[in-house]
Amino acid sequence: IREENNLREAFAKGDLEMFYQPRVDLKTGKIVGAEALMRWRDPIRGLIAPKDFIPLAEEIGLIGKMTTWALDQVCLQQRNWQDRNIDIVPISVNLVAEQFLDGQIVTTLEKTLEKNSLAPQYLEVELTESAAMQSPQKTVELLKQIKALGILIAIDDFGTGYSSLAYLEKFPIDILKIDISFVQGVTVDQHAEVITSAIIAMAKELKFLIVAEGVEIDGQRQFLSKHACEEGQGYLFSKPLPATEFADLLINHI
Ligand code: G
Ligand code: G
Ligand code: MN
Ligand code: NA
Repeated sequence: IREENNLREAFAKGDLEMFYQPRVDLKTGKIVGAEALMRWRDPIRGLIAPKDFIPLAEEIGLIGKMTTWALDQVCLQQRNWQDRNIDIVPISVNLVAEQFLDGQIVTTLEKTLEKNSLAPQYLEVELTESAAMQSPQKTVELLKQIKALGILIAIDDFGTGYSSLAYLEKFPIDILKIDISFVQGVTVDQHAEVITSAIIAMAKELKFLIVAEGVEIDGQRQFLSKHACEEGQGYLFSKPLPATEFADLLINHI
């Protein structure tokens, strides 16, 4: 109960903050996108990671409001950078299953883009494979509406859920993010290599853009690049950064 109140208070006070982790083209090293990741900046405890408060937010039913806030925050930030003539890249926001069940998400996305006068191609949404499979038929319908707004859709943590491949083909998705657990097995575990290259090959056939998550060492980058994975995200390139530091990267590295 105490931590619940702390989180509600932090949200109300503005102690949540979005960090940005770049996504890069594995061949050129250019920044081609980013993922927005939430942090709780507590005055005493310091930075708190999502794994230590997102589950609680889900439990107490605050996650919907927090994600709506995150979407607004990201669009506002993009608008601010664009106004300063910074070359912006698409930024993805993690959605949760709950939003796909209450049906508000399409209106929320539309309103947020409009309010911040942001073109839809600068916003992407990520949905984990398991969230998408909680109510697959409904998810297909909502994803179609999101796509119609011009927003790109990514399936996150791919390979860890249990989506039937039949649904993968029905979901109108643009990007497949290979889960970190496979990526980190590359160069050490032959099974992980076989699975990773098979996921890439399948995603290619289905015309998805493929992003490898958790790229930490150059050997992983080389393997992924050799198997025609286009993009990567991970500590090899950058950890998630506060907005000002991410903007510096955009200004200096593109
Ligand atoms: O940022 P980290 O590096 O610790 O993120 C851990 C996990 O927390 C991510 O994989 C993601 O699923 C979740 N997460 C981070 N930020 C957000 C957010 O803004 N909304 C939601 N729903 N989940 C998030
Ligand atoms: O939404 P998702 O669960 O995919 O969020 C990505 C998570 O992976 C975040 O918690 C982020 O901090 C973490 N992450 C990003 N890059 C790396 C990396 O290179 N190594 C590890 N171990 N974690 C990473
Ligand atoms: Mn994600
Ligand atoms: Na992921």
